[in-house]
Amino acid sequence: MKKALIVLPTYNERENIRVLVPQINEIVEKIPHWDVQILIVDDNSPDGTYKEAELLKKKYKNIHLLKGKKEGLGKAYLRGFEYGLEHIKPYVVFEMDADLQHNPKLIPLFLKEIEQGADFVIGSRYIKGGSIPKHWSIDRKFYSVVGNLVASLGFMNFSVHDWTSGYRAQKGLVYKRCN
Ligand SMILES: Nc1nc2c(ncn2[C@@H]2O[C@H](COP(=O)(O)OP(=O)(O)O)[C@@H](O)[C@H]2O)c(=O)[nH]1
Ligand SMILES: [Mg+2]
Repeated sequence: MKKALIVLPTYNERENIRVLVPQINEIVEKIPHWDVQILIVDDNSPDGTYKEAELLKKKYKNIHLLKGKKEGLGKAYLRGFEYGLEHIKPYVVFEMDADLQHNPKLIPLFLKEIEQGADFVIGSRYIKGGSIPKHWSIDRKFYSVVGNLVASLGFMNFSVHDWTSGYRAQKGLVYKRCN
């Protein structure tokens, strides 16, 4: 059975992980050919997110918790990836927000793409069927659209439609090759 790891960085997401983790587990139970593990990377959130994470760890067998000091989202992901690849050894690693912005129902679709040969899958807001939240302010929409345009021009690659999406999955090997 292949293993997937969902890295969930958290900063003040106590209430959200209480909802999100059971949602993820309900969905992944329906794909028993994948062993899906969840790594919560919490940077000592003042709301005590780690206490909720510890409760979840007792309730479910697939929860891991990594604590650290706050150095921003990028560093939290790097720490999570390094720890996960060394100790959990997944075939696929997911990046996913813990704030309920990313729909866990899409996890099986990401994994299906990987099964069909993809190395890297992006949950895109800018393809048919994709969308950005209606409540986003005009400047957030602007930065998202312009940021994508700059990245496409910078890399001269127009096949990737959403460079700034935080919802993605990649093979662990791809991550290792890039580091
Ligand atoms: N561990 C950790 N998580 C963070 C940090 N900053 C943001 N996050 C988490 O990273 C995810 C994405 O952050 P968010 O504020 O939703 O980013 P946005 O959706 O791009 O506005 C959320 O789950 C946050 O709780 C940080 O410094 N450390
Ligand atoms: Mg978010």
